[in-house]
Amino acid sequence: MDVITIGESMVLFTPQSPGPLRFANTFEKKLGGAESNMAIALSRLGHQTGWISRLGDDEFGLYVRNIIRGEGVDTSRVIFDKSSQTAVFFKGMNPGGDPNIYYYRRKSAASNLSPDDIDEDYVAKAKYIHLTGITPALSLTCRNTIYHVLHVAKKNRQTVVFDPNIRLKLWSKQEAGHVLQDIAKQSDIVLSGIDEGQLLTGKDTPEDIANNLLQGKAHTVVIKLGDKGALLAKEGYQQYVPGMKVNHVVDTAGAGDGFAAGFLSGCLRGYDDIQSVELANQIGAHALSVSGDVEGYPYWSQLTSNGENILR
Ligand code: KDG
Repeated sequence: MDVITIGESMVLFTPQSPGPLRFANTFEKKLGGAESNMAIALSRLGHQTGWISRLGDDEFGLYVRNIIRGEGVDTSRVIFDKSSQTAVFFKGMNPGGDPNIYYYRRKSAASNLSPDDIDEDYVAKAKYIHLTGITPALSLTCRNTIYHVLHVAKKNRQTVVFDPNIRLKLWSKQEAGHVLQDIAKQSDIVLSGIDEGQLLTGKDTPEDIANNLLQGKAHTVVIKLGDKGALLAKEGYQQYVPGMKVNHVVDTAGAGDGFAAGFLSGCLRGYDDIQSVELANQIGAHALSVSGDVEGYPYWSQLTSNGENILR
C-alpha cells in the first residue's frame, strides 16, 4: 500500500439551482469527505491507497463504500456500524467558488471510530499515513484513534502527512488550535492553508508560519496560497512555487485534498519537493472547475504523454 488515510466520508447533496438552500428543490447526490477525496485523487494518479472508516449499515453507507471502492481505493478495513447512520452534508454554491457547507453528521457512524478499529499490521504496510484535522474534531474516540495511528506510525518509522483542514463548524478555534498544533508537531510533512497556519501558529506570514511548523517533527512544510501557488519550506530553505491559473472557479471544496494527493504522488514517484508541489498545484487546480468534490481530479493518463507529465 502506498498511502493509508482515515476519516469520515458522507453523502453530499448539491442543489441544482443557485441561491439559498431553502429555495432549492432538486439536489444531486455525490460523495464528500476530505480523506476519501485524497485517496480517490491518488488512486486516479496510479497509486495504491486504503481508506479506514465507519459507515452506517444503511443505503447511504453502501453508496459511499461502493463509490470509493469503485475508484480502486481499498475499503477492506471499513466497518459497517449497526448503531449509527452514515452522515450527509449539503453544499450551497456561491459565485466566488467558496461553498456554504451544512453538515448532518453529529453522532454519525464515523464518529464512533475508536483505536480498536485500527488494524496495526495493515497501517504498518503503508509508505505514507495521511491524516487530517477533521477526524479529531468528530468525537473523543476519533481523536484517540488519530493519536493511536500517530503512535503506530512512529513505532514503524512511517511518514505522516498532515493536512489541518480546520472546520470551525465542528469545534471551537481554541480547541482546534490546541489539538491540531499537537498533531502537526508529531507529523513529518505538514500541508497547511494560510489561514489554518495562522490559527495553528499565531504567526502572520507564510514564512513565519512555516518556520514555526518546522520546529516540531516536520521536515517539510507546504503553505498553500490558492492561485498564488504555495510556499515550500524545509530547515534553512524556503521557495515559492507558482500556482496554476484557473479561469472559472466553480467550487473550491476538494482542492486541498487534490493538492495533498498531488504532493504525495510526487513523493511516491521520486520527484524532488518543488516538482511535488507543482504536481500538487495541478491536481488542486483540476478540482476547482466542478461542483462535486472528486469529479474534477484527473487520471494520470490525462496529465501525461509518453509517461511524462505534460503540464510541468
Ligand atoms: O475538503 C472537502 C471536504 O471539506 C468535504 O468533502 C467535506 O470532509 C468534509 C468535511 O468534513 O468538511
